[in-house]
Amino acid sequence: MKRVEEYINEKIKSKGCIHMALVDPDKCTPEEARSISQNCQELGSSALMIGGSTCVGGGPLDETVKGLKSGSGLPVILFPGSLFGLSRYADAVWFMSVLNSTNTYYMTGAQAIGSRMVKEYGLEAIPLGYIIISPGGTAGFISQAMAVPYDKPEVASIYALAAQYMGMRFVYLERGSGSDSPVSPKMVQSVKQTASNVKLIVGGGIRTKEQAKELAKAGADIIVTGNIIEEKGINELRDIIGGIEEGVNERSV
Ligand code: 1GP
Repeated sequence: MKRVEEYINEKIKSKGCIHMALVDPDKCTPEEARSISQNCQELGSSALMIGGSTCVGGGPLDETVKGLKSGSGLPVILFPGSLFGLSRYADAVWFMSVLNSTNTYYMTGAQAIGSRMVKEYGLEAIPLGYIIISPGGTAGFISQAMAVPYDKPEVASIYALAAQYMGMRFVYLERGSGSDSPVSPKMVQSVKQTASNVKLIVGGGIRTKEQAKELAKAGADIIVTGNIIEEKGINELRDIIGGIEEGVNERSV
């Protein structure tokens, strides 16, 4: 196991549940990235993610990654929506497969094409099963997913268990960036019970302290927020991270 994954696992072990901030490279200048990075470290985020379904990539992505790197010592993990989402300046990449896509390109095709670039760039690849939960947002549309219905935790759970059996070490329940609400705590609980060996990431539509708290309490290992920084500013993160801590404290062991 390599450096970033080990760091993530240690953080989860010590904190119970951690926060990662997602930056959309198309909406963020390198200077803004630097200041987000600084603030996230101060507020207690554990890592920075960068990516988006429609990411332009190239020079602008590289510069934003460099901005993030210059602002703090937090690891920067690529969250690529396509091959354009790769940058040699990041520390690691979520090497993700959309498990419920209807198109093999998003399960193994893009991954095969991108694999050599990941190697060439020296990026640490962290295997991730990406599961789109309805409505799924842009990520669900672009990846041609057959989204898991919101009220079917048992369906999300079997996809997560399949990911575990295929050797993936992380699973991401994605409600879609900017979604009205996050996935349900019931779904998180069910996935954790069924696929207990994978680390569970939850993202999409998390905007309040209470939501973060309930998801952490239900057993999420990593909570990702993106839009909230653009919508409300960095200070909202204080609440989200506080909510995560409260949720962990209220877990029934
Ligand atoms: C998107 O899950 C992430 O992939 C974050 O979603 O922007 O709604 O926080 P938000």
